[in-house]
Amino acid sequence: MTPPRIVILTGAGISRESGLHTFRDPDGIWARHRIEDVATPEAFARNPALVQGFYNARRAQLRDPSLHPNAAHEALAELDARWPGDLLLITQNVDNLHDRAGSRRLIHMHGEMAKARCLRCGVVSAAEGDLSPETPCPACGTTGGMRPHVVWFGEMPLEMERIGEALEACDLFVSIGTSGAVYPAAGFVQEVRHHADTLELNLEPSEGSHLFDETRHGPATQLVPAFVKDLLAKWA
Ligand code: BV8
Repeated sequence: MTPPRIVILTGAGISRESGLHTFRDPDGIWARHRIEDVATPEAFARNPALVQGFYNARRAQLRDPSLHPNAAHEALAELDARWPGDLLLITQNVDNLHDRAGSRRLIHMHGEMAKARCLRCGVVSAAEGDLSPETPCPACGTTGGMRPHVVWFGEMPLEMERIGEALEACDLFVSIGTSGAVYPAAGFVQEVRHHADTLELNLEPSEGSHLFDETRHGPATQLVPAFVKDLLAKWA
């Protein structure tokens, strides 16, 4: 028997217990900022300083020594290292906690806050500190064109072809810590539910819970390690 081909989708809920805010919980990011002001290309064109400030503040959290991957990130990294079959982790998150936990077979479909993209030459480079109009592009040297390497609303998510192939081929789709509010990620379960088993691990029912074969509710740091342990006990 070949091991099931697995696709996992994560959202902000998996990083919540590391101390990063989600978007739509009552204390979430969209309770303090309007999407139209900070997370669209129009917002960046209208007021780049406001948008850069929004991402500089969130990027600064990534440098906080108290911020660590949690048991859910670590369990997925262990699965990545030990799973003998196909596996792809697709995250909507722009934090670097899956990377720091050690996940390798990983796609950041909404980009990464710790990277910047030059509007002049298109090169993506590491961005640990604040971005400003004075930040020079390390590739072409020009200033004034560095933006967060993040997919805003109205922009095409990254690696959608590779994602589509993985969804089409998968036998098991697991959605973790996402409200199912943002497309096209929220539509993935629709794409797979007729050919794959589908499982949702979330603190509470998401907008798409009814589309899953099985949903388990609770904190990711409890649900994800248990899920990975069962899977590895069966197959690895
Ligand atoms: C696009 C980066 C097209 C920025 C983000 C239909 C089809 C296609 C598009 C659309 C469509 N309908 C509408 C659209 C447009 C739009 C959209 O979906 N709008 C919504 C609001 C209706 N989509 C887009 O614009 C996308 N682009 O479609 O392009 C296109 C086509 C051709 C050519 C060009 C373009 C782009 C969307 C990406 C936007 N960027 N992020 C940033 O991060 O700053 S989206 C943002 O929302 C984040 O990426 C976030 O990850 C994502 C989803 O949010 P969640 O991760 O789910 O977080 P949320 O707070 O919502 O939920 C957290 C969950 O965790 C909750 O359920 C909670 O219960 C749970 N939880 C909390 N604590 C825990 C927990 N679970 C477990 N344990 C815990 N401890």
